[in-house]
Amino acid sequence: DGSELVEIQNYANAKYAEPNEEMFGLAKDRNVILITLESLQTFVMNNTMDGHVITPFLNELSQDKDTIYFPNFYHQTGLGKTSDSEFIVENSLYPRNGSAVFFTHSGNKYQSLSSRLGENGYATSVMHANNRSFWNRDIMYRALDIDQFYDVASYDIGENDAVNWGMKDIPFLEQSAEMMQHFQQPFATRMILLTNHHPFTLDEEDMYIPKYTSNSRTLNNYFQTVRYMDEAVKLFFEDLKEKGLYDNSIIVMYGDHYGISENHNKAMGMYLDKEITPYDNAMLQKVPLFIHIPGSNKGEVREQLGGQLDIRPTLLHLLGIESRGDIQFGQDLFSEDYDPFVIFRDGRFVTPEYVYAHEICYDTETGEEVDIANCETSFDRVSEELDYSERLINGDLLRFKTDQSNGENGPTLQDGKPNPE
Ligand code: GP9
Ligand code: MN
Repeated sequence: DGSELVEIQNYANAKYAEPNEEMFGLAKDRNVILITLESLQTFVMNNTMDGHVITPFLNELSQDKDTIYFPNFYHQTGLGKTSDSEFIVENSLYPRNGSAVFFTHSGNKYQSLSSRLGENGYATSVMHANNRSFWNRDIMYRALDIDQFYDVASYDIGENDAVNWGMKDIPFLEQSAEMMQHFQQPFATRMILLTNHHPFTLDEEDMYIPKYTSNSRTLNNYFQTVRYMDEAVKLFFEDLKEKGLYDNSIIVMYGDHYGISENHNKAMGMYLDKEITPYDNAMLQKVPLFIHIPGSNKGEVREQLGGQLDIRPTLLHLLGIESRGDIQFGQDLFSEDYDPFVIFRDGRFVTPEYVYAHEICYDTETGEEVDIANCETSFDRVSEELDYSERLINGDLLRFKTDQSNGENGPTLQDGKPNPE
């Protein structure tokens, strides 16, 4: 019944962070272009491999006067990988532990980012050059209220246009920009890249830098496909400008999950020139987040912690859309009340002081082991939040929530019971 929802709603209400006045509505009425940068981890940013810059365009973008760049931002995905990141961005909920929510709970009721945007006049879509039923996307996208899915059938894949898992990012983004010109505005589209995907294979002609040399073929290839993706994004920005789609858009880009797993610790240790500890493995879950608002002059490198669950409230508030009363576990990254505390799906967590990983508590700054008591004080909070998210999904509890939960009096339940605040 709905009573379980009340408790979770109260938790979400208590966690709600007021928007920052200066940022609220900054991108109002703009088109939204949300790009999933496949497998991109933060360790390649502003870094080199054997003297070669790995992400020249993204480095430049991270310093741009219109980009807010988050170097201490974490993915929160589980086994569902890309699809989990989609789930998180849409719902600001944790994906499921040990299974992919896109498969297990595609029949649920959700209050997704896309549905919120749809209510506010946006034409919503996803663009991804894979088969629509892959990862159960076609079914889940219906539950997420996404108007259009431009899947592989919408693209013209020429002879040299595919590698590895499918269509290369450069032609994908090029053709996507063309389609975008015909979208009803304002639109909100999520684009999912593919080339920088395990096992990171590439055609000779797309290798802008050489391979790394270590015992891990995966890591050796990774730098090259990251470099290729960087090029693809650069060309896409040029394209948006040429097509007149740039000035009136907000472009948000994030890494969906790690590309290099712990199985490659040895090679990673060689690259980073240190022995990889559970602390380092936790730090390696950082993925870049870029919030690019052309003409805004709000650019900064923002060191604060953050996680993927924060994207939904942050973006809604930038667009001038309230999210009070929504059941979300992330917070607006720009809020004065933002509470820096990132929980991974597997129970690891990061605070400005401590990192908890593999049952060890570390000092966040130094990576030194510290007394476990420092982390223990957060255990209840972590399990409570993960548990609420899990119960919400498993019980399909959002079906008890009414739509007008934004009101001043807080949310009400469908059966008419006012929600005690
Ligand atoms: C598949 C693509 C990759 O369509 O999104 O999925 P992943 O293996 O990264 O979860
Ligand atoms: Mn992925």
